[in-house]
Amino acid sequence: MPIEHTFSILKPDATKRNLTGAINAVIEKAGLRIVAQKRIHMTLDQAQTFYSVHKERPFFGELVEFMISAPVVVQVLESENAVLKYREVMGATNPANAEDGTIRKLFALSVGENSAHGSDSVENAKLEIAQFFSGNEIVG
Ligand code: 3AN
Repeated sequence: MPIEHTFSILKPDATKRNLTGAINAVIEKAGLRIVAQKRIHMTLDQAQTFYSVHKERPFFGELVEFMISAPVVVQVLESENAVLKYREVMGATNPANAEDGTIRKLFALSVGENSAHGSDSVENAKLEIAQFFSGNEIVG
């Protein structure tokens, strides 16, 4: 199986509740390696660019406001099949539908404040990683 990189964000609801270490423990236990990580406070422009695929959705404004409401932790995760694996580790978008043991089941507050983002394809992972990291910040 191919070694992949995926892009992760630990969202404001997680940083505000001091949960970044607890979420990283779930990530590492699942066999994903955190090969880059930094804590940032997203600008409005960064958040709007990052979520531009959702700009026509009714929740876009709320989503962007939430993402800039407190710091986030942006990460690059590495493993075989990292994109799919991390989607499984995060669980369903709505925590009410997430499987036991997933990040969103364990920690998310709601469909909006759902603790983690993970890329939905290898192609999007590359674009998302490039928005926040330069190559020499990723150390496997
Ligand atoms: P996922 O993050 O599981 O890939 P998407 O891509 O459908 O889910 O949605 C992106 C983000 O938009 C979600 N993580 C969530 O924070 C937010 N979101 C999605 N659906 C809603 C909704 N109905 N109300 C508020 N926020 C939403």
